[in-house]
Amino acid sequence: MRDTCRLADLAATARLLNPRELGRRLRSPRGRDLSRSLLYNYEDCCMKGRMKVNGVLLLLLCLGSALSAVIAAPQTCPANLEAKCNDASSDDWEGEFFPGIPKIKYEGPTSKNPLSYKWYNAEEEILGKKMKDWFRFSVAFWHTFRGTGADPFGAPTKSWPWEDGTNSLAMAKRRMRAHFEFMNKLGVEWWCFHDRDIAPDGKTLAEANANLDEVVALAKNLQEGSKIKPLWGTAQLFLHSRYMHGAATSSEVGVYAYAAAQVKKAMEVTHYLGGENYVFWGGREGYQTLLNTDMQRELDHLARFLQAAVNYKKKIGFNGTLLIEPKPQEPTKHQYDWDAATAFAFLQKYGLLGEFKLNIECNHATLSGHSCHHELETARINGLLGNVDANTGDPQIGWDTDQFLTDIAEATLVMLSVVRNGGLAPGGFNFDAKLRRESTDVEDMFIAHISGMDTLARGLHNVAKLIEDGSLDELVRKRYSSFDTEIGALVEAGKADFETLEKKAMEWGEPSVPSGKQELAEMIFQSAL
Ligand code: XUL
Ligand code: CO
Repeated sequence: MRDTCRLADLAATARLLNPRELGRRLRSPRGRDLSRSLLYNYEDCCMKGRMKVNGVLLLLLCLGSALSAVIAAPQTCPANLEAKCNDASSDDWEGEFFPGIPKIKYEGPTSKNPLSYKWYNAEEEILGKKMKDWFRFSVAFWHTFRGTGADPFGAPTKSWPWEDGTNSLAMAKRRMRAHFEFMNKLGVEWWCFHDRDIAPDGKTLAEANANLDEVVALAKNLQEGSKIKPLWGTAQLFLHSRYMHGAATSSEVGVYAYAAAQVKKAMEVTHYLGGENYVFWGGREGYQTLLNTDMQRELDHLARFLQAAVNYKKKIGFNGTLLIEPKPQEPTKHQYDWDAATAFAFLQKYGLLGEFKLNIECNHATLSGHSCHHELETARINGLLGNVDANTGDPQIGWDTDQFLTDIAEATLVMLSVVRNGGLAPGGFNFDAKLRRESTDVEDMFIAHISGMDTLARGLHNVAKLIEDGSLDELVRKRYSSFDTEIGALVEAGKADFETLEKKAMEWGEPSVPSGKQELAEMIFQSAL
């Protein structure tokens, strides 16, 4: 097994040494931190590959590769404050990060300019609200600025001009400045982040917090004089090995405490930056096997953790909404916040309803065997729809591919729920989506977001058409109209007992059951696209 994996490891290393990579190493005196790309590869390999590829072979490869990674890969520089890790002592950068890319403007559907909006017209009023207020679009820092293009079998492919290959504090600051130029040029006013995306980790919690403070102070300065602020912040409780058994559901109380400290700090900085929400995505809150798991204790611990977060939020005067982001699995075999209905039941059981809403991610919805529309509607009818992590999956690949949404029919369904919800504020649409591995031009970062924003704008236009036309609403209204009067109205009022209903059933005889008109509903929907 070790030999097979060593071969895989060598192959991965060889792939890193392509001419492009070599060029980059030559530019940077210490070269790129190889271990990080390997780390991501192993993680992806073990988490994602299991879904489709030959299971046993892949598992062996993953296990062995992970082992050889530990042996062969150089140590990462978690804080990069030491000289040996910190090539970039300055975050200086001459001129623009995105030279030649103008501020993106609305040019209308006939425009052929890829760097323009064809449908998203921020100030245009539609269904009683400006488009920008329906959407509240947000850039996800981790994908757009930390995504490397690495996949289970290959090295990073992106070589953004401002990256120097380190995870230093200076690099974090330069990256943050690039991020703000990106948002300003795109015309987006919200951003989302994990604590560890924006600042390097530390050898101690205190050091990590100090790193975070430095980058957050810069972000605060860059926000000054603009409308830009976080849509939400969150703590990264899944990458570090301490979280291998989970964070709030870890079997180790030391890990539980560390996670609490990380969330405390992440909530503080989100509040400081004027963030409007705070997200809990429990990537490792779940299990690999129930044989070694006390599910009841773990769920109790998670509830205590979330209650402590509610208490702390109130203590520091943070008025943002707390959001739970359901996902069924990946990286765990089973994540506790499986889907919207499971999260709802959990919140009810532990008396947390009213303190949390849900952040529905479309790709997570399809992983759980639902449509995004189903998850949005489940959240909405229970008063829990707080935010959308706007992305989509790939029906053939089947894992969390985090693609930008470009399907107009899907976007129309998403917007049907959002419009019925009266919007999402203080939530919004966060592009939890990444460029494809093969998309390596800086302008692709813009094109991907523009395309996602235009697709959702088309969805909103289509919903306006459907509402104006009214025939879909009428079809649904008519379908349930037998409950509008007499005995049906009594049922809905909770006043129809079994004796009354039996009497009616006897009197009416065999009920006539009308057509469900599914094809007509689909025809009306299609005609709006
Ligand atoms: C992972 C995912 C996360 C959360 C934030 O699938 O969606 O990026 O949105 O932790
Ligand atoms: Co997400």
